[in-house]
Amino acid sequence: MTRRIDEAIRIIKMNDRGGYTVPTNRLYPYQWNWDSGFTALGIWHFNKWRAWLEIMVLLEAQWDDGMVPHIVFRHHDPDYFPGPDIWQSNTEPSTSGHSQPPVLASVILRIVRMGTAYDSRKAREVFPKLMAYHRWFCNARDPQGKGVIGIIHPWESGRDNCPDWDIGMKGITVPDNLMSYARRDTSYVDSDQRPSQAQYDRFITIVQFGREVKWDHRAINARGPFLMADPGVQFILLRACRDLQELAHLLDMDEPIDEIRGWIDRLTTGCDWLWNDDIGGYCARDIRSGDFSNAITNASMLSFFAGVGSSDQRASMVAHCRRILDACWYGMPSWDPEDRNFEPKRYWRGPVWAVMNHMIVAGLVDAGESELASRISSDTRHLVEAHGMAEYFDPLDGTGLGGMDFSWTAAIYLDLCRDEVAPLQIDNIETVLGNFAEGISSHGID
Ligand code: 9WN
Repeated sequence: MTRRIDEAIRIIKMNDRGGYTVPTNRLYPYQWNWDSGFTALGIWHFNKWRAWLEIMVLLEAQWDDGMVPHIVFRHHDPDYFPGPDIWQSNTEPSTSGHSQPPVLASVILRIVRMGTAYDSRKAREVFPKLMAYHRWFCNARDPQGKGVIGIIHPWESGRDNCPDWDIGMKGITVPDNLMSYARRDTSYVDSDQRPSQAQYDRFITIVQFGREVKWDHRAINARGPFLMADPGVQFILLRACRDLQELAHLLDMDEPIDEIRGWIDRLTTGCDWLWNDDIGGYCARDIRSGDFSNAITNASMLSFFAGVGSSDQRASMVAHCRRILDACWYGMPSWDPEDRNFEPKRYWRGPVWAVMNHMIVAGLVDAGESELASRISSDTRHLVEAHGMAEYFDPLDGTGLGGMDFSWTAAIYLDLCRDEVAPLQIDNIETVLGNFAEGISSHGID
């Protein structure tokens, strides 16, 4: 199959808005948290300086309490709803009011391991911000210290309309005074590939509540319309804490180790609460009612990435992984294809996402499941080479869906092809500098 390395680089450059990269043109015109993390990894393979800029510009929007928001708005763009006027974060720059899966520490550890003294220096520079981010997650999203992280909006999981959230969403009453709004996403993508209108009304109900309490995390945790535990965020944060610990070792920074170890212990214990005996796997769970979601998702499969589970639990997850891969052409679908709620083309209710595959593969490799890892890794490569850099893919026929020319899909592809990318590309720093947006040019090249 033809390589698409030049195309992947071209797409990322096309989505560069001067210091940060949008996920794709028009549909997502701002900087998104975990998109930027993965995109930085892809950029790193052809322009190390620009990769670090992506990370630093994202961290520039970190809130005083340590939260790294899920969207950063550096301008107003009518193409996206809900924009800064709806979130009312009252921060500079304006942002959304919650976070997203914290992948940054894991991305940075990868970069430092592959890189040079320059990368270690940059990692040292951002390390305190990573600590503050993790501290915020472990406190604000687990105020009782049980080791179970609660997400306050399905958007915080990054897996917006996954059936996992149907449990928490069905308890939400859409208020009579819900702001009137017009969706923009369905202007660019078929509505059968996007969340339903009923889901959107609930998404906006949560945003409205958040801004009414001025994004006070305690109030949202106590009284917000939605509070669920997500295996995705739980496992990604646990892995990110382990990676942060490793990073501290590599950078000769001993002081934070005890604090990080405390987070790791607590989160590891918390993972047990997500084990669903009826399914024999890790599932999402409503924090207030204790109700479980009843199917395996691509987020469940991140248990290997977090390195959790007894040997029986791991064996059961491996069996699910094999069964699910056998049930579709391309893995790893975002919802169990043998479950009645599976929808192969609707966003997080079935399609395959390259970034999730990337983390699942890393976990399976760590767990010694190399055959399963290489099946998923070669499916990812095949999907991109056959169908382009789509936002997500149909696991049954491979069709590219959602937004096209997508930055993180291109980035993951570059990481998969890294041995072939390195010799090809050395970017002209002057060109990148020339693209700088005003106000973020303070990050010099050093
Ligand atoms: C809401 C940008 C983001 C991803 C999410 C994905 C989608 C946004 C939306 O796009 O979410 O955050 O409007 O649909 O679900 O994972 O970060 O690519």
